[in-house]
Amino acid sequence: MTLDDRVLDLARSARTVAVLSGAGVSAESGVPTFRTPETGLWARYSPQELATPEAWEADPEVVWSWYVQRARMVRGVQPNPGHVALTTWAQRAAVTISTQNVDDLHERAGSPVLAHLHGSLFDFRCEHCGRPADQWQIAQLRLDAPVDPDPQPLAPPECLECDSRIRPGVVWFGEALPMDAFQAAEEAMAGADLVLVVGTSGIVQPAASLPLTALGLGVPVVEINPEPTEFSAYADYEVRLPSGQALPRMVA
Ligand code: BJW
Repeated sequence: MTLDDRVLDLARSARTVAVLSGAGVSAESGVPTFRTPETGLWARYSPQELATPEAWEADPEVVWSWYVQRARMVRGVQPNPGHVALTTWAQRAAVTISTQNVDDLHERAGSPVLAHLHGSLFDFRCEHCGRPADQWQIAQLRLDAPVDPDPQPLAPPECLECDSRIRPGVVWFGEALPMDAFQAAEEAMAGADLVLVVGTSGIVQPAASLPLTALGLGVPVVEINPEPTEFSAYADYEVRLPSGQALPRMVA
């Protein structure tokens, strides 16, 4: 199915819309997804060597450098029509966005994000006491600079409170998701009259299970993704289009 009348009717009549977004919603901005064959980050880099607490312990300078470059890359791109459509949608319905994405493209399109389930590339904090990095420490990272295609390992700065390392503010494999964000997302799904699952492979738990709450309550769930996913079998409706095409049509 591409985008049929039943989905358009749901989109027009919904008063409360809960969105679960994943990397695909930012793909049309030029942010790589994780699992797309050949171009996904995990096709080119090892998640075990970069996105786990063990990797951070083993080689913090390599991990830190990789995340600084990722933050620079995101700074250099713009929200796409899918992000913008969700902002427009909020003019006629209560829209909540729970995202697995660590970018800030929903916010830069003008949408507040209810839950950053996997943290943020821009929330650097102390690994020990949790104190956020100071602004001058962030300024030294030169996040507005172009991406370095061959970055050197880079020592993370030290916390001004306790001298421990500043770490990326993302959720690595094996780490717990922020409880308040997860609960807020769960409540938003349960209280919605339409749930959109946009641009996620539905592989990574526990975020992937969030729409099941809505399904159990009889809330209609629409998947927007050009490819079938782990979640497709559960979705009430599947829209096989890129989100940058589907969402503007749903809000028109
Ligand atoms: C388009 C498009 C377009 C393309 N338009 N669409 C139960 C069973 C099995 C395993 C587990 C389980 N519970 C937990 C686990 C382990 C693990 C897990 O799920 N592993 C799986 C790989 C099997 N989960 C965890 O470790 C989580 N922690 C946890 O459970 O802790 C328990 C605990 C409790 C208490 C104490 C301690 C621990 C943490 C998961 C953290 C995930 N982190 C990452 C990296 C973040 C940092 C970084 O960016 O570097 O988050 S991994 C990566 O995957 C990232 C993403 O947010 C996440 C999801 O990816 P997403 O968004 O779905 O992207 P893709 O690439 O997979 O899919 C993109 C989709 O877009 C595709 O479908 C395309 O078709 C589509 N697309 N273009 C629309 N234009």
